[in-house]
Amino acid sequence: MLDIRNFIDGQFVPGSDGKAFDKRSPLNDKAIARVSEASRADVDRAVTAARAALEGPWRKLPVGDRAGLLLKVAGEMTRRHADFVDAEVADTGMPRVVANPMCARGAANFKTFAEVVKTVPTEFFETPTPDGRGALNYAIRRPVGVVGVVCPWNAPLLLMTWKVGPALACGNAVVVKPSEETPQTAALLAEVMNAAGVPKGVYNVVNGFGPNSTGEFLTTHPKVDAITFTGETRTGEAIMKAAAVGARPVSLEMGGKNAAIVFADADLEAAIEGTMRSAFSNTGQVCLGTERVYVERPLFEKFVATLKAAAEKLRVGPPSDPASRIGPLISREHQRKVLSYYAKAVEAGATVVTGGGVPEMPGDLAGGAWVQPTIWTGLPDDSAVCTEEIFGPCCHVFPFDAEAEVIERANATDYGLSAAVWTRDLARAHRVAAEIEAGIVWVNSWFLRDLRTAFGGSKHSGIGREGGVHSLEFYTELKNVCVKL
Ligand code: NAD
Ligand code: 6OD
Repeated sequence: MLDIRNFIDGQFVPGSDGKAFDKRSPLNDKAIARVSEASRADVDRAVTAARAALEGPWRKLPVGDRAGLLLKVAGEMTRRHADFVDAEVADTGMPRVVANPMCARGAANFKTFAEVVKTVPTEFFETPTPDGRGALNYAIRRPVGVVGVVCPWNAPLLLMTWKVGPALACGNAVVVKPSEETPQTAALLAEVMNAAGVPKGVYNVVNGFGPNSTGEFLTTHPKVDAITFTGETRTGEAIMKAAAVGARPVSLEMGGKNAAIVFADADLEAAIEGTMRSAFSNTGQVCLGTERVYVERPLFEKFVATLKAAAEKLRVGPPSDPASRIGPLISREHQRKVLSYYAKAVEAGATVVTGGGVPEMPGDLAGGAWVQPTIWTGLPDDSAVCTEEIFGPCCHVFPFDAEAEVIERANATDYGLSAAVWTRDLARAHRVAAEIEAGIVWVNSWFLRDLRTAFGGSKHSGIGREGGVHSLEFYTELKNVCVKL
């Protein structure tokens, strides 16, 4: 059994009060690792180490050297890519075809922000003064300080490095709280940090749970200067309350109930391929995933039949089978949640186009968190299945008749993370994209990423934007210097 420890001030350490918990495999619910739980005192040590690093050599490192170190981190991550994939697969049960690009994004997150930080523009003004001598105003960026990074389990390495990369690029020190479900890649990244020569205390990891545990100890710690979080909206609300004490800035990337809108003139093959990925990849555990698909009526029957045929070809299986496309959900607890929506759909009178249950799995896989890829039709827009985030491999397909109608229906949600619009009519694509209440709209694609672009959610899906210079805005503070000439 793996022994996973906290990483504080450059060293792997057990929890100071001896507490530890089991990490279970989603494949069969058997314990695969014993994880040290960080106590309040451990979190305090991690924050203190981060602060000391900030006041030490890390602070003095010129930006080019800092960027160079991050490139070394990226290089070392690439060298150990197979280890990261193995760790991610073990924690999540995701197929290797999913884990491979996700882990490659880990290194890309460091590379991107090593570049972005060197090109960040600043302000400069020549200011007239009454005596005619004038003044120069310029702004410099300073790191915000110690950043608390609270992470989810669905894309652990990708989402953690999406925040750690820019935070370090900007000269901050971080204390990361991985999800209790996925501790392995944060520990591996600690090994990488040491191997790359990142000064001790710059990157710290504290393991544990949320409320009354490590997550709460970290987000309420008065010496944490800013908090960046990815996870459920309700958790984000709790973190925002914690951050209010001391008026600390937060960046929140939260849940979604994303829509795809497929017009009758869409390239059907592309729309099916994109909708398949967005509904089912990573077993539907993608914040940007599509759980509501609106299809223009003339295409509706054909779209549903084609989507059903494609979904029924998806191989559900363990990562040891290279043909697997759908792994288990993250845990038996999450399986219960997703299955409760499968039951609600039937109770509410849905037509189950495909799936709707638990697949039969051989041997000890029978104990895992498996569910079938599922498609429904026939429910009203306001049913729980169509309004609440399920976070499983499932979607509901609705017919629609008019552009204005579908925009209104797609927007009738508290969430606002992303949407996909499928049409060959570019004018319509621009019109609809402009009207959709979401932070990200893809046209004729899904999850096509350029890491320099603004990423984040509207409404209950988030606060703030990260990506490119937007990340730098969160992870730095602008200071204006006014020089009288
Ligand atoms: P979660 O909110 O349950 O947990 C996220 C993290 O917060 C975990 O590390 C957890 O231990 C910690 N936590 C929980 N309660 C806390 C508290 N009171 N104080 C401090 N920390 C606390 O989310 P999850 O189940 O791990 O992830 C799935 C959710 O994340 C989904 O809702 C999904 O949509 C969302 N998500 C959003 C994005 C995005 O970019 N918008 C990306 C990925 C996932
Ligand atoms: O691509 C990204 O930067 C990102 N934050 C993706 C989020 C995926 C959610 O599951």
